[in-house]
This record gives sequence, C-alpha cells and structure tokens, in this order.
Amino acid sequence: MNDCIFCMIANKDIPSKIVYEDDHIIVFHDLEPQAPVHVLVIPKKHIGSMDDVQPEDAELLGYLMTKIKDIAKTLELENGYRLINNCGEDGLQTVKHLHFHLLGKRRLTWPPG
Ligand code: IU
Repeated sequence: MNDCIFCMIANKDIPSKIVYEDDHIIVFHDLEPQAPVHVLVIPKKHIGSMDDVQPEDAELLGYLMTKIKDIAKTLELENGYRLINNCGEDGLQTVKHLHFHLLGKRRLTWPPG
C-alpha cells in the first residue's frame, strides 16, 4: 500500500534498524521501545490488522509464528519475552499494517493497561 508506513519500511523507502528479513517477513526495532528489546515483526504483505486476515493468509501467518523463537534467540531473549498484537481502536492499534510486538530483557507486568 502506497501510504502505509510499514510497507515503506518493508520496501526500504524508509530506513529502520532491521533485525531479520526474508521473502515473507521483516523484523525491525520499534522507534519508541517499551522494553530494552522491542522489535516489530510484520508480514511484508499488507494486511491491515488481525481483523483483515483472510484464509489465504494462513500459511504466511503460520510461517511468521514459527519464526518468533528464532528471532527471540537472535535477540538473546533466553529468559522469556512477550508477543503482542494490538487490534483496532480498543486495542490501541495505531499503525494499520499487521504487526506483532516482541518485547523482552525486562520482567514485564500483567495485566497490560
Ligand atoms: P500499535 O500496536 O499500532 O500501537 O504499535 C505501533 C508501533 O509502531 C508503536 O510501538 C510505534 O512506536 C511503532 N512505530 C515505529 O516503530 N516506527 C514508525 O515509523 C511508526 C511507529 I509511525
């Protein structure tokens, strides 16, 4: 999508600190980290949110999920981490390109605010 900031990051039209990339997903550091490690894992394909996921996205999103543990290992999150998706207004989603926050390197609290 032309005006999607995460599509621009995926296309390298906007610079980001990339942690991992392949043909299907890209992982980059969040600009406003909420933990010592805070990266965003996104599919390169533009999907607006969890609410926009279609049956044909199952393989892509299944693939993305299988990569999380490898990304966590690369980031040395051996003590654990949290994977978060914010969806829609009540979920406080601000960027309308599906993304998963991966946070770690501090003891996180529960429940989230
Ligand atoms: P949310 O789940 O949509 O609320 O999270 C969007 C995240 O994207 C948020 O943590 C921002 O700091 C982050 N972000 C970014 O890393 N780079 C950007 O150019 C923009 C947002 I816009």
